[in-house]
Amino acid sequence: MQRLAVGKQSFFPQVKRELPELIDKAFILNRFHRVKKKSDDRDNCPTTFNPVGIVFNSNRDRDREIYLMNTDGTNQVNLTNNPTFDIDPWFSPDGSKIAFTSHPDDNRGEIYVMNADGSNQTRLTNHPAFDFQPSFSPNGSRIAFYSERDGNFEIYVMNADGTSQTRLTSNTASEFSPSFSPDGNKIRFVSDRDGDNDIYEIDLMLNKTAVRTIL
Ligand SMILES: [Ca+2]
Ligand SMILES: [Ca+2]
Ligand SMILES: [Ca+2]
Repeated sequence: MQRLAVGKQSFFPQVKRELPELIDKAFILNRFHRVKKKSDDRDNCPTTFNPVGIVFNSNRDRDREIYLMNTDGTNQVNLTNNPTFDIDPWFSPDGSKIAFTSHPDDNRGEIYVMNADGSNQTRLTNHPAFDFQPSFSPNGSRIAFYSERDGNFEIYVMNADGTSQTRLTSNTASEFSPSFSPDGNKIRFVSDRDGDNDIYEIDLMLNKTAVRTIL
């Protein structure tokens, strides 16, 4: 395992996944968009910023739903509007689709994808274990996520249609929060394999070797 030097990195796993306490109470929304909101609502995870808009989840309608709003904070629309827990929205690079995590029937987390207007919600995973936090590759052809299906949290990747679900890590520690590099050749994620959370990366071009990075 090679340790990388500290330095400017071109990509990181999503800030929302590293600093959840900071994004609670719509931190990012208020910081960048000054959206007025009721203080008892919990708007979280404004993830991928896309010309189409910003997606986030909120419990303002009682259970968690995926919302889309314009980049100026206007026109906030509930895209999921169902009684289950919907979180982790992530735009496809072209803005046409949104991947997210929902909790149907078994309440164990499944990866879904829908059109950016909320139509055609399609389940991509179907396993009683937890599946979380989808993120598209830069060309939109693949989705990384993490799952507990093999006994503990590991990083997986699949085609954007849900086929070829492949485990990338094999470690008794928890691996989570994957995201692709801009060139699509690496996936960075968080692992507590050293006893605390650090950022690691998998080079998809070099035998999927995990490399530790330091922020
Ligand atoms: Ca819901
Ligand atoms: Ca599942
Ligand atoms: Ca693991």
